[in-house]
Amino acid sequence: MTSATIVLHQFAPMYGLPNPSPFCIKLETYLRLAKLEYTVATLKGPPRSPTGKAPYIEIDGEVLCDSGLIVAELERRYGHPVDGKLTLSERAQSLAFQRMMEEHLYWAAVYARWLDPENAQAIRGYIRDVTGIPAVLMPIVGPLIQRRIKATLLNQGLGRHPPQTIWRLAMADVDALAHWLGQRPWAFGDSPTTVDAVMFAFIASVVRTPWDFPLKAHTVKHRNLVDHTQRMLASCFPELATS
Ligand SMILES: N[C@@H](CCC(=O)N[C@@H](CS)C(=O)NCC(=O)O)C(=O)O
Repeated sequence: MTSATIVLHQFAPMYGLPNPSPFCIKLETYLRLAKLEYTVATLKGPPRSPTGKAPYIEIDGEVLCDSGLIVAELERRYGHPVDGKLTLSERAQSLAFQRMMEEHLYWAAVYARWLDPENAQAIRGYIRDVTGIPAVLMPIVGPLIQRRIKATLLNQGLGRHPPQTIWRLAMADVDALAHWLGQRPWAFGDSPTTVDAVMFAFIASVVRTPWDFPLKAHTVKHRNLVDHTQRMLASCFPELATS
């Protein structure tokens, strides 16, 4: 229970997922795991946070950005209801896998959602749905958005590789997650922690994207990861756990 009101600013739900943004899924999942009360303010346009990114929260009149920094601040205020049981070594593993997903796998997911020329038509529909750009403006604004994202991927580095290399690099991340999780229901013990929230966010974002691409085909073969996603949906987002 929180004494302060948390307002979570994030995009509208999409594709039977809590959010099109894995970082928003991560934070909302954390809030539910921690049983912290919050209300959602749905973004109508680009995030107007100090970092220009979502999610962000308002708490006690303060605006906080970045899912990881927000979780750290919530832990400082409300203790460690989610990760408190972890040993220092487990915390280290948790952080390393979170970084792998958020700083590496994420960019392949961005490529799949926004740029992959093999799925140009589906991606145009996605951009329209997620941004709310009127259909008449799409031929102009859509390519501008894609140009900006392409430049970001080039600067990050992954975008300098051909598609098959992007997929291969991301598949290695997914394989590492699958082998690490093995047959355990959750990453650590019998209840989910923050790294499970992040794994759910990224694996669900890949496997529930409603068009096909090599990374998705590879990920769905890892039954344990797909089951993990279902388990988290059922326990944290029962309203979405239909299939
Ligand atoms: N490190 C940040 C990353 C957040 C992030 O990249 N959010 C994306 C959506 S997945 C965003 O808001 N992008 C808007 C933009 O770049 O204009 C976090 O953990 O919150």
